[in-house]
Amino acid sequence: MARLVIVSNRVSVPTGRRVEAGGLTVVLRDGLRKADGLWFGWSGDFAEQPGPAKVTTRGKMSYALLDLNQDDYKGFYYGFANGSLWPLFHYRLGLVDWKAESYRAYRKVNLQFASELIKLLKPDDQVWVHDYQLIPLGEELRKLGFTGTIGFYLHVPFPSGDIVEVLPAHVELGQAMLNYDLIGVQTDRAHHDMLDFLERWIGAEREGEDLLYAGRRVRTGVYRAAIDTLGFGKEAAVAVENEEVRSLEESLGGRTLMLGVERLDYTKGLPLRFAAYEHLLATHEDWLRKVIMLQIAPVSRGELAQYRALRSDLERATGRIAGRFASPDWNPIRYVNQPVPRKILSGYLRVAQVGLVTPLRDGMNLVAKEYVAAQDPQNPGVLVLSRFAGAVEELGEGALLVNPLDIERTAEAMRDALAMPIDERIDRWQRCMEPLRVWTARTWYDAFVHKLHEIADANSKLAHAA
Ligand code: GDG
Repeated sequence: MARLVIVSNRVSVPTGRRVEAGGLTVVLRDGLRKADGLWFGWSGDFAEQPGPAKVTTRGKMSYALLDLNQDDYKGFYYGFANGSLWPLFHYRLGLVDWKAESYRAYRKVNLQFASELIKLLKPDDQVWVHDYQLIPLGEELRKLGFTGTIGFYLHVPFPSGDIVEVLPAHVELGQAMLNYDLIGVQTDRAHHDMLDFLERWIGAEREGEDLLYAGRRVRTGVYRAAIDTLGFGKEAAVAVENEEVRSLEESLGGRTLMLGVERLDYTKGLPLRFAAYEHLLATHEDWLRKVIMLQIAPVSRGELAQYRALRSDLERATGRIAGRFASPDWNPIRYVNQPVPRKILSGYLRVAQVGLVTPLRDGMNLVAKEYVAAQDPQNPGVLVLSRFAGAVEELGEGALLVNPLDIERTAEAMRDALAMPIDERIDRWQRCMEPLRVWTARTWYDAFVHKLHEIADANSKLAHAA
């Protein structure tokens, strides 16, 4: 069997016996173990003049970690990937910061990744590249002579061509994408917009879901990021017995908990969510003293000014809401910037009677799925979900959908969720669970890797026939 090589910006190498992060990382690692695979990416360390990747072997799989030059990294990661591509792909044109030198750093780091990776590749390896930080990696590998199968998966949304073309480098990036054999995205919508962009702006020819360009056939498809639904549910059921989860529950004093969990990121719609909650408290006095909103928001990308500004905005909003509504024995809002261990988080999600997932735009949003999976089937909570999260394509039937910009209606959805009778809660929860039982992190992985194998087989038959 061909070896699978995964490439991502960050690589989480398991340390000792510590059980850590779940989600896609675990699925990727399990898959790599079975495929005697290699995971390649940045080590997290800087070097003035980075050398070759350091390879460590854990059981049947290996990790190859590369140091980067700190200035290059700044331009690559903060400058271009998160200063230009992240806001652009999340439809935030006003936040796109274009600097040619950052784009050059992005290309340089991608070339460095490719130059070091190619030294470790065997001709029949199948390579799976992850996310917007590494769009040009496939093209760089091709330029260095790699002819094996390469897939690319985009975790974030792909906006319409009208938006992508704002980026001065959109043609180069579009052409770079067409060096992959397979491109996977999160949603039907992203798929439609990406095909349209590559056809109309870059000039690829469409053949069903395939694109033909410069003698290459690029397969494309929707591979929705997912979770270990049943595993997460079981973990949550156990976690409610955990001391920290009990402590949260006791601290509520019988009040209803609404919970939000996300990296502190402007795409997640937190200021508007806080405003909707404030509106709820201002317009529904009957809920005063009966509800508590807990927002867990670990700090992320704090080096970027927009993220620091968001943090101050939320600190102000938290203070304002508390100042406006709190009484000596009740604070309506709790705001936590520290990450919570995964096991405890699953218990928190189960205890919360309302899950708030209201991003302005999100590729998928795994928290929405985790919230559903964590619920007690006999007494499930209600998911309030933004119609701009990719997860809406699966959870739209059961969740209460909101446009996060519409503060008044979001507040009404919160109220409806808080007051929803048990029969409707069970019905909605079941509708949410249905797709999540079928399509899990495992099926996501298997579907993408299976397609890579299929393409590799087809390509090798073509090569033999030629
Ligand atoms: C990108 C795309 C797409 C969050 N806080 C804590 C914590 N988390 C975990 C959640 C969840 C994960 O982090 C976040 O995943 P999301 O999907 O919600 O969002 P992004 O980080 O923006 O991820 C997104 C995803 O890639 C996958 O393709 O869905 O659209 O933006 O698993 O539970 N985990 C722990 N403590 C925290 O405080 N342990």
